[in-house]
Amino acid sequence: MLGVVFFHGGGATPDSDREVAYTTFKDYVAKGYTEKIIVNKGEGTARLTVRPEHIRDVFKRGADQVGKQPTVTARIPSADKLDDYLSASGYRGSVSYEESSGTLRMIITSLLPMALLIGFWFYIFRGMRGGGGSGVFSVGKSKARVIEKGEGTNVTFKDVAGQEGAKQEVQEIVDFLKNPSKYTELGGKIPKGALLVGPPGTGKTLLAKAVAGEADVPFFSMSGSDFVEMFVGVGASRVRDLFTKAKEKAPCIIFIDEIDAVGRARGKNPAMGGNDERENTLNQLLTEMDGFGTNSGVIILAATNRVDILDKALLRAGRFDRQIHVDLPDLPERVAIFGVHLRPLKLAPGLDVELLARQTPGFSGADIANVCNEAALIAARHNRKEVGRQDFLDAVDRIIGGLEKKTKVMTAGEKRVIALHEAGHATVSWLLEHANPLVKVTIVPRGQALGAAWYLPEERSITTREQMLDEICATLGGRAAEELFTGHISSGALNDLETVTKRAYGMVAYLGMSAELPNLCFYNNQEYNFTKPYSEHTAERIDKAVAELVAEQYERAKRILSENAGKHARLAETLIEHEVIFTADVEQIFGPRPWKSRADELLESAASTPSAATGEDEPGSGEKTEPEADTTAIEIANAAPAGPETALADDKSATTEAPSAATDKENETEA
Ligand code: NHX
Ligand code: ZN
Repeated sequence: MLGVVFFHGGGATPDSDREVAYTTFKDYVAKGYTEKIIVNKGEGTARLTVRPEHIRDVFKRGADQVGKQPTVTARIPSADKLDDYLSASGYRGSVSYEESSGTLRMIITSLLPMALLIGFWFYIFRGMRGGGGSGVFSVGKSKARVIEKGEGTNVTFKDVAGQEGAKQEVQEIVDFLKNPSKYTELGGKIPKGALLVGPPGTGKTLLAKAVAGEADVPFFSMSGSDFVEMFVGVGASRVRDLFTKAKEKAPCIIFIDEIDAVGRARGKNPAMGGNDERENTLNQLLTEMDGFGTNSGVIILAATNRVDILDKALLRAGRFDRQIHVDLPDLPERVAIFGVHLRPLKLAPGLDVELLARQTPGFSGADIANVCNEAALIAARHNRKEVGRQDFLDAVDRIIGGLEKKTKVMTAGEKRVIALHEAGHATVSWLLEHANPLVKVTIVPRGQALGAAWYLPEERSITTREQMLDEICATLGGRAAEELFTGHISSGALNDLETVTKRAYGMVAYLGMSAELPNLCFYNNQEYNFTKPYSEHTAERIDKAVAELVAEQYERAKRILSENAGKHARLAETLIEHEVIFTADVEQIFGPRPWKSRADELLESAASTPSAATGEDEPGSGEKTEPEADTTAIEIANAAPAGPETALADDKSATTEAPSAATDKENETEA
């Protein structure tokens, strides 16, 4: 019942199993003598089954003497090396994995935990009886949620906003499911699996469902983490069960969310000596994928946000051999996504959807859904009958920064430090050519932060050293201002310093941007990198270069601030007075920034090539849509004077609610 099974060598008799050198083994693979390989990682061996028509080539005897399925075994350097060889050689047969043959020690060591488990099992069983429902006997069954064909929940491509590129690629899979013969008649093999790769919240599940909906086939969905249970063997048996069920319903889609939970590279965790249970599950998955025929009508879609940590065996030909990238939406796609999520809301007339999309660079579809819902809640809290522009802008701020804590009481002294710190960021970033454009500065506490300078992150494709240095300098502007103008430094710079240190380390150790270690990249994408890919000596040089880089930028920030101390002070005062200030306020004090932002430049080139600015919804036309994305930057950076986004023009801009308690308290203290 507990799926602990030790496979043994398959009952091969000496006559029908021959040991050969690894080179010979590879030679047999290359000559196409086999379509089945079984790897035993514990023993470090691999066994191939010789095809009947090649038995004489290998054994010099006929099947009557060595059996119908004789095998050849070789000691392999490593499973990874073999995998690499198999991929390189274009081998398309099956590869499965088996456990080491059970030595006495292994059986004894596995019996003890088993006895414990059985005890635990009954304990849970007793606890679950009252709960009705599935009970403990379903542990080994797949927990797959099944959406049957034509079951009403049908999602189609219409429900997937944006993602034109991914939709097009996935359309092919729909076609495989609908008209398999179109492909098989020409001798083509229908792919078994595809990976949907992209950050969380980008709608990978929705896309997979839409494939099932469009093809009108059942949809089996399960999360990788469902496979990873504490019970030994449960994961593997769930995989088996899932595939058995799916094969009965073919044609169908199996969707495995978070496949990285099972699919992480095997045996790369030196601390654990590998996670055997997870590896068993993964091996079972690989075996199942190889086990069903190429044109069986079952297509497996799996979602992940990290392909680089997946076991390479998963990506081999005949498994998840195609990748469909699902990216964060760009501006026009965000407009479309807002369109979907605004549908159920009661909106104030004339709401500018594009403005909302502009305010949400880097947001995923799920984030946008969240914004829309949050905006509705905010509007309801104010007893409004419709959801308006300001509700959405407040919702965006809240999702980025957390809840405003207007009741947090601050002394005049604390408030001054916070204002000086934030004004420091604003001043330095305003005066640096490559720093991100400032949107607003606030000293209203929100979430973990007591104050914040908000920027519009430029959706850059590449970042230069100068841009990174300017960002670091602006981030150090807060602490630099504290030191210069209060004479003390505070714990408030924690997050700033964290960001700065990470970035500086990245510049030195990954991007080869220091004079100390130029053009060297020590990036290590392995999940468990307990050993750094460099010597102690290099480690010291990295530390030194990082510290120097940060020190240099800190001095630079202090220089900028002391050269502009008067303006900085005025900015801090405005901030204390209004609590929130916008780009236009900063501009009144410092004058306009003399540099063209990337936004400006894109806008100009868009103006000279009108076609580029229309941003037609062409799939995968990232560049084309960007000029539009950046008109935004400008409008926000220049904070449209007509709008309410100027503290000097209109106090209540961002805070439409009644004056905050903090403000009142503060006024009292000052009075
Ligand atoms: C705190 N947070 O947790 C307060 C609430 C400089 C005006 N003590 O850089 O908010 O001070 O530009 C333990 C110890 C966070 C936990 C110290 C968690 C410090 C944000 C930093 C504004 N804006 N910093 C900023 C800020 C803070 C922090 C901590 C902690 C501040 C600064 C946090
Ligand atoms: Zn700061």
